[in-house]
Amino acid sequence: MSEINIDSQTPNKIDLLGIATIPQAPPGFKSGFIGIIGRPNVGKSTLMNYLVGQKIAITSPVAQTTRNRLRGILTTPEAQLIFVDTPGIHKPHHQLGEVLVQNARIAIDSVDVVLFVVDGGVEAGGGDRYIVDILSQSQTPVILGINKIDTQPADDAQMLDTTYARVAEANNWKMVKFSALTGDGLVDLQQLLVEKLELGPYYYPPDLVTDQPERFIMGELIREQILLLTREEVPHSVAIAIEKVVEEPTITRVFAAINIERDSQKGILIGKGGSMLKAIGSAAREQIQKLIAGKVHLELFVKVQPKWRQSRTRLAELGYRVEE
Ligand SMILES: Nc1nc2c(ncn2[C@@H]2O[C@H](COP(=O)(O)OP(=O)(O)OP(=O)(O)O)[C@@H](O)[C@H]2O)c(=O)[nH]1
Ligand SMILES: [Mg+2]
Repeated sequence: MSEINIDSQTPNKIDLLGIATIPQAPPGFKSGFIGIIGRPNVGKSTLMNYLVGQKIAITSPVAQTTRNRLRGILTTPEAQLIFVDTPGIHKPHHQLGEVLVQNARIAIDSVDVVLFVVDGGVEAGGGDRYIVDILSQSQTPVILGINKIDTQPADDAQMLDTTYARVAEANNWKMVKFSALTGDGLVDLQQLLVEKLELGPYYYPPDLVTDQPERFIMGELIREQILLLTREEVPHSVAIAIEKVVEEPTITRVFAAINIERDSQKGILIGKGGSMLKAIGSAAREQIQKLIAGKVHLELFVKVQPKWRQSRTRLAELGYRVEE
């Protein structure tokens, strides 16, 4: 956090030490915002983590892992690319789904370039067409990115690509292939993105990789372990609130509430003799230790908050951006 301290003894003196200074960009420097858009589970967050070189967005094999827009920043000597990872777009079935799609539309309109990510391991389908429709209602330039090329069987690769090439041609979009898991093709992707950007300043200090506060990422790392360990049973009705972070000289104590919708989910989360909650806690603690590069004590509480997904107020309270 940057802040300006006015010294009360000498009211005109401003202490600049607390301000994170952003340097002047060199001549020819490019910058801009790139929205990563696509169906759930196509690898958007995995891609952003790879590109910025650090795990800032959680990923999982469960669809709808990402809930809030999250920025990842990649600064090179020639450009600053600000990636905006978004929740997967799908036809909404409940209030949270509608909020997610609405937020994705806002993300599309507020970026300089859209990177439309698809799963190259399967052919283009209805889910992709739903997004093509949304994208074609916007003025933002689009690049079609075929991810997961490591999963394409050699015999089918061309057939699969053709289904996407048709979409790209019909809309006059450039197409690029890569794997967010192996890193294959990502140099080309990065180059193509830089070409699309216009001359611009540093929007963020060059060493920053995300715009999110540490507390938010801590909550996400806990949610990731719930997604991975409880699988289909609880994940989508869970919201994490970091209630307190106490920094002591040798250890950081984190107190977090796991909010769920129904009493019946409590048992699954806590597990036999507390075994599930313990497993979630110790795996999340390891991840948080990596994030803050220090020792962590993590305490988890389970709270029942009925119907939070239906309530916009509750959504906002739990940290979801609810945009009109
Ligand atoms: N084999 C392979 N798996 C990938 C690749 N990219 C992502 N994955 C896997 O696909 C799953 C989904 O990845 P995420 O990054 O969470 O997908 P997402 O698009 O952000 O999903 P939502 O946030 O739910 O919309 C995870 O299990 C990833 O490990 C890839 O290039 N190859
Ligand atoms: Mg994601």
